[in-house]
Amino acid sequence: MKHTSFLQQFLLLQLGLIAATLAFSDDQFIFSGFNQSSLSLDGSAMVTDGGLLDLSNGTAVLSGHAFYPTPLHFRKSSSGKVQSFSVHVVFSIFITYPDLSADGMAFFIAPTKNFSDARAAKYFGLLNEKNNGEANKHIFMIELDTYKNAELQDINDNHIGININSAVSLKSSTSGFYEDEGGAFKNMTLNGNKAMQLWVDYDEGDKQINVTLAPINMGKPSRPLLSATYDLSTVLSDSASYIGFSSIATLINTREYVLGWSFGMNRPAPSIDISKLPKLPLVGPKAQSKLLAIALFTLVVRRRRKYAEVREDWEEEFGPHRFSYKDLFHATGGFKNKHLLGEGGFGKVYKGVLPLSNVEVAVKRMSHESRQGMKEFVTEVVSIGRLRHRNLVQLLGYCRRKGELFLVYNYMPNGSLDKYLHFEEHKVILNWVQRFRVIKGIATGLLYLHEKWEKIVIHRDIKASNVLLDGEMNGRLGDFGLARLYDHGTDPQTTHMVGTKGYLAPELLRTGKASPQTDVFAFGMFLLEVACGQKPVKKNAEGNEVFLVDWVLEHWKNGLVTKTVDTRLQGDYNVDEACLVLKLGLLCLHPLPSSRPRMREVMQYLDGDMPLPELRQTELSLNMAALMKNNGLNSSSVSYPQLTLSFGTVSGLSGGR
Ligand SMILES: Nc1ncnc2c1ncn2[C@@H]1O[C@H](COP(=O)(O)OP(=O)(O)O)[C@@H](O)[C@H]1O
Ligand SMILES: *[C@@H]1O[C@H](CO)[C@@H](O)[C@H](O)[C@H]1NC(C)=O
Ligand SMILES: *[C@@H]1O[C@H](CO)[C@@H](O)[C@H](O)[C@H]1NC(C)=O
Ligand SMILES: *[C@@H]1O[C@H](CO)[C@@H](O)[C@H](O)[C@H]1NC(C)=O
Ligand SMILES: *[C@@H]1O[C@H](CO)[C@@H](O)[C@H](O)[C@H]1NC(C)=O
Ligand SMILES: *[C@@H]1O[C@H](CO)[C@@H](O)[C@H](O)[C@H]1NC(C)=O
Ligand SMILES: *[C@@H]1O[C@H](CO)[C@@H](O)[C@H](O)[C@H]1NC(C)=O
Ligand SMILES: CC(=O)N[C@H]1CO[C@H](CO)[C@@H](O)[C@@H]1O
Ligand SMILES: [Mg+2]
Repeated sequence: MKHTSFLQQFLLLQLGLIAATLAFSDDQFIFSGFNQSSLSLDGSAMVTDGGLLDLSNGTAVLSGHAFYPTPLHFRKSSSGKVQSFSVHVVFSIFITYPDLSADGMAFFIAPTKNFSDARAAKYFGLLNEKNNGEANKHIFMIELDTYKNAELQDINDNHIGININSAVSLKSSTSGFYEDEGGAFKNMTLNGNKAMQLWVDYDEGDKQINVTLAPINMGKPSRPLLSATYDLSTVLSDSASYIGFSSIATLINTREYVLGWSFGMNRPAPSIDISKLPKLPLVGPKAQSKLLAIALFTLVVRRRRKYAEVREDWEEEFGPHRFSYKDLFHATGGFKNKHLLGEGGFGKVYKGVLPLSNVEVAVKRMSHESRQGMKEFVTEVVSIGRLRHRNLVQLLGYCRRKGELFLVYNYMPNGSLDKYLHFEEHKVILNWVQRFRVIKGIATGLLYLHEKWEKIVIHRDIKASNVLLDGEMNGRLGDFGLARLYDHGTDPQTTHMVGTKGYLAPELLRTGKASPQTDVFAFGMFLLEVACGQKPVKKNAEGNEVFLVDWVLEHWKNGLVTKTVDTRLQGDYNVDEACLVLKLGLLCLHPLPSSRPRMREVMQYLDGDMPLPELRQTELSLNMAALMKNNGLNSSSVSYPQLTLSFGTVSGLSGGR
């Protein structure tokens, strides 16, 4: 009997708890933990067993949304003004490898629950590069941003922003709060696995938006972190709006939790009782050693199996960037030929669809015999995974097996540019407008690699087959830094080339040292290739090698440069743009590296912001001669036999004229 009453008491207690946890009415609600909540969830969002709203999941590049299930009437009538409201949120962000890109999360008000057209990365899973900034989105958002995205004018990698219809903030500030006493500003680190509080208040009368942040153990500071005057009646849709949270989950171990959430319309948000909130999961040394034990266990069990992989101690820190061989195996239907996208100097590329996330990927399978240089390479690969740009193919991660390395990239539905330029059976010909757009895109991507990131990244293998086309036919550079694997010189006898024949600058052949200027040289060759629709080196009827650059130079000298433009365009192109591209190509192919433009200048020429300098043929030829003399450059000094062809390209520039 005693037993029963205990049980009854326990049940009563539980019921009471639930009642305290959830309280709803039309114009206010409070969640202290999300057990039994009826939030609408999509993508990576879920409620954990412990009652936390987990927005990120951390397994794939997916965004997740959580909405209050019913839309709220921010206007009393459809023509009325947006009323005052107030929001209180307790959240926590934990990104194990902040360096490896993670953009944080957002609180938002929007007219829809359907964000299927949004981009997971960068636009907080709410917008995409096309509709970003469009007034008809009717989105009000507070971003909690842990990544500095220069394109979005982010101030740093730890800030809060007020955003209207855009991923670019109207106003933003470093995360922190102003002390009530003395008013000093105290920094707070968003990515710290610490629960913290956020308040968003809007006043109908003075149209003021206040955003306030504070650590968990504090009351609301009286001075807001951010304050903006903006009439939300001009932003929110006339009908009811949904409110909720969104996040960007990356492959990297990211956690974005909401512990509690309350809302009030025309009244303060009910205050959240911190003591009732669910607990954050354990992280740090203890959890990591547990994870390590699990990892070791799985490693031992798996080793002998079909899906055996190679893992070494130094890789531990890249854990989240690693794919399991099993997943890649299943994604590509067992690396069947049916899934083969193409084959290049580095190996075969397969199309795949990742299990769980359904993300389409391209998996590059490369063989590597030596372990030497692998550590540097993987480190570099992971660091390159941080690079994000609309003109780069995003690298998602890697996997290693005995003698094999796998690199996982975003899949580009329209394939590589070479197919459109050189394959007869490929019926689709790119028109001039598309070509010029791709050229500008690739120039932008390369400029980003050279100058816009914290380190100079040298691509080393620019060519048409490394220019991929996304669903909107934007040009994106792929395979950046890959040649580095062989550059780190595992095996001098290697038959792999550093770079590709026809695109190699003379000084690269001489010294073997890649630089931004050797990339510019290859970019010059790419320009000619796109404008002429021809490969850099071809065999003529007699079986002799013919160099595109010689041919273009010849026509240019005779004032007939437009004769070299791809005949398949049937004369349908912009003559000024075509001449600009061809001349700029020759300028980039200048034998002296110091005479080639930098990508910054290339961009200005392409944008028409700067006139192209006059190209003097004597200068080209004379300098080439000087270069040959000064450096004792001759074909026997070229270390790779395959490269002599490319050397031929260059000597052809000055030869016999
Ligand atoms: N991310 C990708 N999406 C779609 N296709 C790709 C992707 N990466 C590579 N490919 C295809 O696979 C082919 C082989 O690529 P790769 O091994 O890099 O050799 P190469 O660049 O020398 O052609 C490419 O020509 C391209 O058509
Ligand atoms: C991520 O989501 C998938 C599918 O919803 C689920 O199976 C998996 O357990 C989740 N992972 C974590 C770490 O929560
Ligand atoms: C979401 O919107 C897209 C168009 O952006 C549409 O194709 C799709 O059917 C919508 N999904 C739902 C569930 O309404
Ligand atoms: C607060 O952040 C700013 C900007 O990131 C930094 O310059 C300053 O040193 C930080 N202060 C503290 C106390 O961490
Ligand atoms: C915003 O903050 C200012 C300054 O503390 C305060 O005067 C104002 O009432 C606040 N407005 C709202 C809507 O909270
Ligand atoms: C949520 O439910 C789980 C069991 O399903 C329980 O362990 C946890 O304590 C609950 N959390 C809260 C905040 O009630
Ligand atoms: C060519 O290069 C080799 C090796 O560097 C050198 O021994 C030889 O003298 C060079 N020949 C000429 C003609 O410069
Ligand atoms: C020219 C071409 O192939 N365009 C395609 C690019 O990819 C999109 C989306 O997959 C297709 O709709 C286009 O037809
Ligand atoms: Mg490639």
